[in-house]
Amino acid sequence: IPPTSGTEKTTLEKKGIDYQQVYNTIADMLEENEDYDDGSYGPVLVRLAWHSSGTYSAADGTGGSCGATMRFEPEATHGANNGLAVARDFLEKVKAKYPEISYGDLWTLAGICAIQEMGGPIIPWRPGRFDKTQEHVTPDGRLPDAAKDQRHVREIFYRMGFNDQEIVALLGAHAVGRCHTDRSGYEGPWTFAPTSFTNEYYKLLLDEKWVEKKWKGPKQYEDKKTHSLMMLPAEMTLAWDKEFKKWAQIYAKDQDKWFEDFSAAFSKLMELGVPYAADTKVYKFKPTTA
Ligand code: ZEM
Repeated sequence: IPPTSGTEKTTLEKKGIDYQQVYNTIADMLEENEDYDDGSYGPVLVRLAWHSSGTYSAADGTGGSCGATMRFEPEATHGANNGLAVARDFLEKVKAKYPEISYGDLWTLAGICAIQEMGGPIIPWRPGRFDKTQEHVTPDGRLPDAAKDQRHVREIFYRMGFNDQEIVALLGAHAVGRCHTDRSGYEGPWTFAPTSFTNEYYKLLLDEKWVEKKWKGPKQYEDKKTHSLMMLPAEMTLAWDKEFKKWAQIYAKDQDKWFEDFSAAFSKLMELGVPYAADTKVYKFKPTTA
């Protein structure tokens, strides 16, 4: 399948549909069901965008958001992807409205839309992903295991081509959303405002005292003060590993700096393995809340 040439318009653009329209459609749906989690589908859409991209391997160019192979049974049932059917089904309503958009473009655009609508930074986005077949599903185990340590975290993110600074910047996305016992086995949110995209995650990580939660579930940490927030073993390393901690401290102090670095790292994540022509148009979507 040939990559979309930069000068050639995508099918959607040819039909006169601007991607901002797709963005607005998703934005309008985010809070359509007040009974869902904390009232927004935003966080689970961010997780879908991340998991569809985070399968990338720089060594052989396999995986990544181009192809949207999580539509297929082997990848949909990889343990790390438990619960993401919620996000994929949600976006089927958007796909029905704009059938010409590829799933990879739709899922990544939705992740960026969710972040921006929850108050996060503007994240540049480019169309051009195309649907691939089941043969392009990558093996299980490419996404991080929350039970592991910094060696594992580095191994996983270095494989995608990220450095320590980018790893720490990306993890701040846990400002939004929560863990669900029926999806990952873990329980609870990371912050007190899990639908607001702020640098609160780093502040809590560094300022609160974290203790092991006493329960029958997998090992996780809770804040000693309120017992209502959580941290995964893998991300406690941001407070324990010297190089990681350096960046966590910078982002805890300076939200603008974090927004800038997060935007760059997330945009890079969304584009891993996507065969763009150099002159592909860059979109910067206008938040509907502005
Ligand atoms: Zn997460 N993440 N993640 N993550 N993640 C969960 C939920 C969410 C890890 C992880 O094990 C888990 C990144 C990195 C890492 C989001 C975004 C991003 C959950 C809970 C787990 C267990 C799933 C559930 O039960 O529903 C680990 C170990 C990571 C790296 C070391 C990166 C990078 C992200 C984006 C940039 C988001 C938004 C959620 C919340 C989903 C929701 O439904 O609320």
